[in-house]
This record gives sequence, structure tokens and C-alpha cells, in this order.
Amino acid sequence: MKFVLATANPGKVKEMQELLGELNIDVVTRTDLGIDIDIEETGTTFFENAKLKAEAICRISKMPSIADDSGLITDALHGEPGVYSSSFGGEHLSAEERCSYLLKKMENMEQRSAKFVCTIICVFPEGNYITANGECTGVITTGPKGSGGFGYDPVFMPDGFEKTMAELRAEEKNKISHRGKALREFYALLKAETGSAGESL
Ligand code: ITT
Repeated sequence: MKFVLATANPGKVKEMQELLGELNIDVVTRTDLGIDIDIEETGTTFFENAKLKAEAICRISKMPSIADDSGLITDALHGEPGVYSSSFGGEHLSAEERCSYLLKKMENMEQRSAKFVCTIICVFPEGNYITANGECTGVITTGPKGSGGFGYDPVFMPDGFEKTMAELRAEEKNKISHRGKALREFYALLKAETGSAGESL
């Protein structure tokens, strides 16, 4: 069985391809299928937005569609940017500008604890779905460092590391990331539900 990735974010696509590839799950991207639509994320939770995205792509592709809705939650900013991580500070900011905006907002703040969270959902053409969550705790640094990953990676230092997420190698990030954890849990649920997974589905 082939799955389609319902994300338009190239950083996520790369990581999901790596992670699902390791699990032997056969995926195609929206670009592979020529699906070029804007999906309005009108939900107020990660789950609602992930479901909206997966359902929209499943409707068009008629294939099981895997969506990721994720974000960064900071304690000092009472959960911000949270569900609105991709537009924090303004729709048209670059990832670099968004990191600067966050650092500015947190300037001189002592409480720097934060976490990345991720909800994965796979919606099947029959209407049923499987969902899983993952999180990765850490702190917001005082300056950006590193060039790997995407989004807020240069300003997030995962617990247990002296490097930002953007300084980790892709395999290291995938091992500890919110996305890695959610996708591995998703795989376990998929396997339990179908009795098999990946190519033999
Ligand atoms: P799709 O909706 O097309 O999947 P998106 O980027 O709009 O792409 P989200 O609405 O889920 O996706 O926004 C998540 C944002 O959270 C993302 O744009 C990043 O800014 C941030 N983010 C999520 N995971 C991240 C990660 O692993 N590293 C750094 N930033 C991350």
C-alpha cells in the first residue's frame, strides 16, 4: 500500500520520508501527485488541523494520507507560538525572521523551557483514521545556531544536548524529535491494526 504525505513543508517532507523509509512504508508526496492546493488550517488544536489536511488530500488522491501538524510550545509565552507556529510574527516571515521574532519576545526572560509537539494522522479513503503524538522537550537558546533542520531548530536546544536541533545530524534529530516519536508510534498502531505494515499491507 502506498501512502501520500499531506504536507507542503519541504523540511517536514524530508524528515517524514527518512523516518517512514526506515519503517519500510512506501510514500509519495503531494508534488509527486501534482496536488497543489491551499488547505486552510481553521482548527484550534494540532489534531484538528492535522485531520483537516489529511482529509483534504485523501479526498483528492483517494489514497491513505498522512498529515503532520506540529509546533513549538513555550512556557514563558504561555504556550505561544503553539498551533500558530507557522505564522508566528506574521504570515510572510522567513524561518530566520521567525526565530529572531521569538528570541526578541523572550529577551531577558529566564524561563526558557519549551517543547516541540507533533500530531500525526493517517486518514484512509474509507473514512477511518489512525493518529499518534510525540513531543521533544528542551529550552529556547538566546541566539540562533546551526544550519540543519528547518523552522525553529536553530533556537531550540533539546534536553540532554549541548547543541541546538539545527546542529544535530538528521539521524540524531529523527531519533529524538517529536516527529520521529509520533511516526514510530503511528507505525506501531498501524501494525497492530492491520497485522502488518509497509509494503505488505
Ligand atoms: P503543512 O501544514 O503543509 O504540513 P506547515 O509548516 O504549515 O506545513 P504546521 O502548520 O504544522 O505546518 O506548522 C508547524 C510549524 O512549526 C512549522 O512551520 C515550523 O515553524 C514549526 N516546526 C514544526 N516542527 C518543527 C521542527 O521539527 N523543527 C523546527 N520547527 C518546527
